[in-house]
Amino acid sequence: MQEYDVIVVGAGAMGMSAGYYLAGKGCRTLLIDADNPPHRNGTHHGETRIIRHAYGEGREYTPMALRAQALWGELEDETNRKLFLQTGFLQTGEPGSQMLTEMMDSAEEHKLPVEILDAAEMSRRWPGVTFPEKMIGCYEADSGIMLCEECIKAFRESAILKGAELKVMTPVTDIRPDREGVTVITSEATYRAKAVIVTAGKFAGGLLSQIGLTPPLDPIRKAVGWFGTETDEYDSTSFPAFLFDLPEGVYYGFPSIDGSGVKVGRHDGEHRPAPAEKALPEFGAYPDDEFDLKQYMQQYMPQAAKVLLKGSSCTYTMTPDEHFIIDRHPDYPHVVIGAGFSGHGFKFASVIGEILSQLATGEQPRFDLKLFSLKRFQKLSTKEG
Ligand code: PYC
Repeated sequence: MQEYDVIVVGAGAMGMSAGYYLAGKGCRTLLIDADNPPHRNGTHHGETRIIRHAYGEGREYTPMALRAQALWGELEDETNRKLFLQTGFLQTGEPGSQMLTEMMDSAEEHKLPVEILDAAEMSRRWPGVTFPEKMIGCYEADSGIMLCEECIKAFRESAILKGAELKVMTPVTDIRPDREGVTVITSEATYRAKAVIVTAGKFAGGLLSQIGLTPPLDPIRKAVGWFGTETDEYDSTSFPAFLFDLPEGVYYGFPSIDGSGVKVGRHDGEHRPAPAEKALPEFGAYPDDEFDLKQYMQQYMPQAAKVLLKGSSCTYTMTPDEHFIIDRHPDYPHVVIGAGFSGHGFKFASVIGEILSQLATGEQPRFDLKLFSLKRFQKLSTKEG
């Protein structure tokens, strides 16, 4: 039986990153994925993801966001790939918006350079947007966009160069931890390692239940669309990544990059189950995929609302509080879990890979991971695996 220091089950954004950091430490590392990353069947496709530092979902994320940004920069330098576009990031909403207030508080607490703007100033800077008079915004110029497929390619290429092995199109059927290590079984082979990292995205719930863990993980389908623009006001040379926390919903998006169109998605709203075992219905399978996004565009970005260039569907794996799970198995500390990234995890993939690699090799991560513990789910049941 082949033996490794660490096996990573699921080589999407978090797993591929963990494999990269493990291989960099000289660990014998095996990455196993049911698909061939980057691919379109998980949560790392769609060209772009936002990266931001002042954090509306909780100021606890800010130190991790800053470390993530630094690590992305190192990966860019190492692989000579363009991974980050510094377009700036604008979050906007009505005064009292919880996400906006938290973003501003997080900036203050961590002394981040942000600008608080009223509707008149936002309209002056970004004339392509119709800002209702009462809206305010928080703008962070250092932030921007990660090119998500490029990030996965960079991790993959570099992890392999550093000695990691990667098995693609290889679903894991069983994970069996014991006191000494762990056995990982696929349809083709059985592997043994001192530790395992489970970063299986929408498959995490099924795999974790085999090892006695049932955290509340809810994979849901989301839709994004790219809209053609009538002016260059939405171009990434002058237009930021954005998040609108509105009474009617939370919408986020990206400027048009080299004529790609404005990409927009709805972060909250309809929770359509995305069972791991079924293919995700394509964009357009539900009429509101387009309708909802178009309504938002007509109201706020009217010169980019007419033509839907393309659409895509993807999966968010939600936790009830929308915070991640980054923890060790309570009975088997050499079983490490990264799951439930709830639609806002990608930007952190670099730092989360670093953290997971540290947990798997017995090092102490520098971040407080309490927010991400398995224990917070009262009904978590464990049994001997
Ligand atoms: O991660 O910044 C983000 C995000 C918010 C909504 C969708 N993605």
